[in-house]
Amino acid sequence: MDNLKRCYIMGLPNAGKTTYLAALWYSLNNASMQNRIKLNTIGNAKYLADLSKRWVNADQLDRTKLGYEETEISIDIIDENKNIFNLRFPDFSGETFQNQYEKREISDELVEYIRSADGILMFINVNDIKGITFITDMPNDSIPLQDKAEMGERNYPVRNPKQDDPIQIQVIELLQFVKLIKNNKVSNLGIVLSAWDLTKNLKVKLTPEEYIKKEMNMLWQFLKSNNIFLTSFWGVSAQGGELESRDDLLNIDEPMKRIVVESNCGEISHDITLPIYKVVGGENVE
Ligand SMILES: Nc1nc2c(ncn2[C@@H]2O[C@H](COP(=O)(O)OP(=O)(O)OP(=O)(O)O)[C@@H](O)[C@H]2O)c(=O)[nH]1
Ligand SMILES: [Mg+2]
Repeated sequence: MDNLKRCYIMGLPNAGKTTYLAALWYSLNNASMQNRIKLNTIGNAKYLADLSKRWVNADQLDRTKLGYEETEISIDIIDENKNIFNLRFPDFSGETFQNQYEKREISDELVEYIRSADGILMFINVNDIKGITFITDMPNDSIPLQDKAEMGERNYPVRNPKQDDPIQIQVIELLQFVKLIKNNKVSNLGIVLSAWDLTKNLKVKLTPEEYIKKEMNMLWQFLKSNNIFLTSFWGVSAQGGELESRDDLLNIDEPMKRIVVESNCGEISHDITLPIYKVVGGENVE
């Protein structure tokens, strides 16, 4: 393993990116429990320390705003084999990605992040995945523009791509950017289903990949048919549960035990470093 690894974190607004970083920082600084990778030194510590303090208190984190993004986050970590490597990953606002989707434009800075990334984590909040509805079952005023046009109706509402387009379509488009920028080179991708705790009451237990297959079938097919992506699937609860149950979260003696990371083969742990370790080239992680 060379000693500079870059992990690029992507995800639409509300995808769970910042919460993940807050939990990661806490985990790396309090590695009393067994993590696959451990902290060596950390850059931009204040931003992460502030986030992590609020995470420990189970306070709502602020949305990351355009223009206030922290792009210089750098953590030196050491793995089980004593490889020390420097991880860089920016905390971008979800709006950055959504603007990229809507305008089909990307800044030189983001192109460089993608080109140089050893691994990419794409966050999707399970709470934001909307079920599939047939057009015939939809209320009239929610039928998208082009469908109404096809039905010959006038005065239809104007489509707002950020709000109206399904999340999986937006995610696929963002991955198409990656594919193009990477020039179809094989790339490590981790799909992180955040707020995974919200799935625990499902009647039928699904693995993270089965969940994507069922709820975001087009994205699943895209990943299966584009084998340039070496994809791993993760269910991650970085917050540990809903903030409405804050007291339950605070009652857990060690905050790291709130974290749940489920790999695709059903392995469950509190080790939030696993998805990063996997996508930047770590071995023996499913
Ligand atoms: N139930 C539950 N909710 C979570 C979890 N992680 C994050 N959330 C919620 O998801 C929402 C979005 O989390 P953020 O981490 O701010 O998402 P983000 O991707 O940084 O969003 P932007 O900054 O807007 O791009 C917040 O309301 C969190 O409380 C989790 O593990 N469980
Ligand atoms: Mg954020």
